[in-house]
Amino acid sequence: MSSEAVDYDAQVAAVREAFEREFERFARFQGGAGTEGLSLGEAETLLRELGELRTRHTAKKSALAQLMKLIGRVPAEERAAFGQRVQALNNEVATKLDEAQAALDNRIGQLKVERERVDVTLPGRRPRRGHLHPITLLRQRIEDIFVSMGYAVEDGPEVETDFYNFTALNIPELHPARSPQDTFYTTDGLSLRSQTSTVQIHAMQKRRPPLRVVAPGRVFRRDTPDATHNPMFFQVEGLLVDRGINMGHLKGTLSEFVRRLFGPDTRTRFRPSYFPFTEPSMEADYSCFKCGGAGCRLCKGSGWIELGGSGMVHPNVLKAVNIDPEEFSGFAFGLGIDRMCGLMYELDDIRLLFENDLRFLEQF
Ligand code: 2U9
Repeated sequence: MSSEAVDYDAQVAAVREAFEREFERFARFQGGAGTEGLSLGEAETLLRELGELRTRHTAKKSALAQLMKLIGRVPAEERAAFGQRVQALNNEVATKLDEAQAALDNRIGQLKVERERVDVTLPGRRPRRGHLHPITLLRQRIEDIFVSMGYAVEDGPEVETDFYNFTALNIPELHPARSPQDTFYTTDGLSLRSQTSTVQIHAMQKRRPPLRVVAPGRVFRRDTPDATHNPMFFQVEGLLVDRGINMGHLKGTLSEFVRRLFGPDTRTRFRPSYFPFTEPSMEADYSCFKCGGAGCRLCKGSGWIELGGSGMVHPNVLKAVNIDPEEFSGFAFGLGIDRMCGLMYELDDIRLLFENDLRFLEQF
């Protein structure tokens, strides 16, 4: 045996030894055993480390690959024997790595199946049922009453032009009557509607009288929020235009509305008032639904609760939409849903309605 052949053997032995040393911690996984106690995380880490070990010991620049390249340069008489030994080592390394990898893959597969197993015999979870917001509940009750009296429910845009929000409602530019309706303005001359009367103006332009419309919706005012104010709130406005309509029709309609909402014994009273869009104008009160009019904390001892404002549609409003006030007359009214909701549910603070706190909302 030449001294060079001894070197070749030693080189093969050194490469084997280096591999064995590093592979030792994976040796127990050969043959599929030894993975029983491993958690999913441990098995995945070991698999990753085994992959790194495979790269270090079998990739192009590994010691084993160098040995393979060396075969062609070994003297012819020793080449066959050396080649066999290197090939045997190559096979041995590949088999060991494959077996350990298969065992870890197997364990990972088992654990994943276990983790994702569904017990189809378990009872299902009951889905949480949602419910309507208290303002929506009250709005629907109000709508139902007016629909039963022949009114159509109309919807319209929340962003409006100056004409629909003010001018058509007999509130001219720079007139002080704009200040209680002050709202939020965009830079290009639009504003958030401060009452849903805008919807009724659209309705009168679309359809000619006779006409009965209620417009529920969100409106905006430049108000500082407190327990009884919010810069955004909901209201319902109603409008009826026909031939020969007078205050009697208005009083009858509002009286019937509160009787249907609060019960047949509910009484009404009317007080003169002023609004730019109605003339004459009045405010309506109804007898307290809690004490029946005797006086309690809810009605502040008076026995009456404010419903809202109303009146005969101002001739200028009819003219703004080309309806002849000599031929047609109409009445209109407006009421705040949030305020009514706050009273009916005895809320200390109407801001609770918009905080989206489920502990509050789930009580309705
Ligand atoms: C048209 C013409 C006139 C609707 C009216 C009121 C009086 C009123 C307030 C009640 C509480 C608003 O939500 S609130 O703050 N509304 O006092 N609203 S008369 O008058 C109209 C509507 C449409 C075409």
